[in-house]
Amino acid sequence: MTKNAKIILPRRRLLKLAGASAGALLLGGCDALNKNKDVRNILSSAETLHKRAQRLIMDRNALAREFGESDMSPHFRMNGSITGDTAEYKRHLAEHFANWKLRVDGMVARPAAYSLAQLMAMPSREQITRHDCVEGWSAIGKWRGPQLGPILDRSRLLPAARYIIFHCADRFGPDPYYESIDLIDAYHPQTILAWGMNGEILPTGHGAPIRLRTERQLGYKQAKFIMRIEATDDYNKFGKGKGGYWEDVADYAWYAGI
Ligand SMILES: Nc1nc2c(c(=O)[nH]1)N[C@H]1C(S)=C(S)[C@@H](COP(=O)(O)O)O[C@H]1N2
Ligand SMILES: [Mo]
Repeated sequence: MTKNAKIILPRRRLLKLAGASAGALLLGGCDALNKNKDVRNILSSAETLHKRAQRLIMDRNALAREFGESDMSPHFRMNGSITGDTAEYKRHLAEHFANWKLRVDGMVARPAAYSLAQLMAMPSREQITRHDCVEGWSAIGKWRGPQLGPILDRSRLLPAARYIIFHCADRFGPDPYYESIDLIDAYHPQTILAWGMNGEILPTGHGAPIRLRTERQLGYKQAKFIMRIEATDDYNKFGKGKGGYWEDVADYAWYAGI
């Protein structure tokens, strides 16, 4: 085959395709289009792509393994900050969070604020899962709290919202801890705002009054001491722009899937 032929061939096919489309338009039906080999090829490759995207999304929605009571670790280590350290947090801790409220705002139609009592009165999910920290330890614990999805629904996410930011009450030097997840994880059935752990009220060191459990990801995504949840179109507006405290300072992956 000459160099020219190679170039001409796709052009012929394109011309054929253009002719078929014009013909189909004249006939006023899709049948002629469907019978055209080039059109069929394009359609079937789009379908393959769609199937692959579908599979990716199905993987993201798969449940993390849940364990039984007997699998629970006798000791669940506390890691990172073991308390919030803002003046506001210290006051709430002293008041046992009686006057604390979780703010839900940002790209939502209806900003809201929930007391701990309100969060505890919502339908909750209990799950025994394994927490994996990048530092090389794991622990199996039982978590309880409302699913995040319905809480976001109550506030009606704006169509432009893509990510959920979790603002925490602890700082490393001047930098507040924060984390972010996308809407697939935000609406994952095992994504909860845990106020309970191992059958008790969430201990301070594990993130009181509430901490995120997003069970398909590593430990550093499980934000503790959450004060505020903010919907946004882009997480690069926060911190140093990489979506979380450890992502910013240590280049940890934003998506820490396990
Ligand atoms: N606010 C806040 N959340 C945080 C951290 C932290 O230092 N501050 N550490 C993260 C890391 S690296 C891990 S492994 C877990 C530890 O949770 P634990 O203390 O319940 O074991 O919390 C994550 N969430
Ligand atoms: Mo961790």
